[in-house]
Amino acid sequence: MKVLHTSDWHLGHVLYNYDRSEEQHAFLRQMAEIVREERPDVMVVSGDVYHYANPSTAAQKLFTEGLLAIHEECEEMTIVVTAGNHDSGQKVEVESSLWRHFGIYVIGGVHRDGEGVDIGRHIVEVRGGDGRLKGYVAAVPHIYPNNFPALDGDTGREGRQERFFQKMLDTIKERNAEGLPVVLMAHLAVGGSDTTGHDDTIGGMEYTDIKELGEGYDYLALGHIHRPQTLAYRGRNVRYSGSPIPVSFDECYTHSVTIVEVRGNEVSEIRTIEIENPIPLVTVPDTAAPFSEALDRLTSFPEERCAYVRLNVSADAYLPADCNELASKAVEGKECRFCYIRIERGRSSTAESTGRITVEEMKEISPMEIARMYYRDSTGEEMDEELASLMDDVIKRVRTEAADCCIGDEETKI
Ligand SMILES: [Mn+2]
Repeated sequence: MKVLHTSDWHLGHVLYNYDRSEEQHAFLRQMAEIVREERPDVMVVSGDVYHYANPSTAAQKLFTEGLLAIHEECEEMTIVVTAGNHDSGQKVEVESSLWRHFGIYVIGGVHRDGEGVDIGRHIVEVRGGDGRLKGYVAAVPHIYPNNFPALDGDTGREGRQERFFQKMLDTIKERNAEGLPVVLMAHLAVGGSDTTGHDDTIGGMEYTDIKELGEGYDYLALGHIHRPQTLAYRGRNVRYSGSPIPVSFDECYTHSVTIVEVRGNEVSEIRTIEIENPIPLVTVPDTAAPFSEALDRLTSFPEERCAYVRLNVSADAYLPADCNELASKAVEGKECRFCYIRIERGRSSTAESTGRITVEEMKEISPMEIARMYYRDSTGEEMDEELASLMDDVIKRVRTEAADCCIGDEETKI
């Protein structure tokens, strides 16, 4: 079974007030080409289809038309899309019954039927053009560990996630007498993964132990962490395909989608196909420099070069009050788009020297990190894990509400 694994499309993402639909279009066009050439049996999109829980109509149109165009390149290919933490599960599912007519399964959340949790909804059979069964996909959207539904005999909340995954994989095992390939999809951060370039790396991410995702799959197609990576776990094949388009300037690595070949219960091949972004995210200069030097570099940035630019400034001295205007002026008449000034917080950063942080610095720090910093300042101690997890919960809630009411405003961090 040939699998095209991707995740974290973040359609509709607005970067510092710049609309990114050109890049998102370009990505979807590349996906259609990849599908035409590779002709996979199944394409799995492991969450974060949209960037905002309340996507704009333009973003929804992009998704509908893009997905349909991908489908048309290989009509017998099964497509499975799950919701990520950025998506509203209910919203992405709105047209799922329509999608089913095209062999496309969109799974936003857990449903109940008369007998309880409808596990069968999460199990997708992958069939070839001749109708022959080729394998299974077990599709789990993003669900907070404590929000997994109670299964028969469940009393406490503890361990519900693990029981849900295992129940689903056991159900497949009962059906899968031929030992066909099983792909498991999930949208979460597993322990031991490399979160470089991902916001909220400090305390803001909840990690799940891979063993909680159960036994009985041949390939684990993960979403959530944007850096592509294959994880070593007891001989299992576990992978994040990563985001195909960089969502932040810190995602400075090659972006791609993954092709996986599963034969029986063995993964015989994992390779990546690079996605080219017509408008790259560029940091000027590469290493932080004093403001005036960085500004000179920006002034000499090639006129015709299409890019988003952030200015990389070392914070050894105060920045001029009109630094943003100066930077905007420096790119006037150029093709590139100035986004913001990154301030490298060295030993002499304002936070260290005055106990305060500037607005620019604050933009660089996750809310969790700020909370930890203030806790440390006011108590002289580190925030304990219980408080950190409560704080994390609050931050997530605020984000969900913010995403619901102000679409396309400031960049929402992950
Ligand atoms: Mn994501």
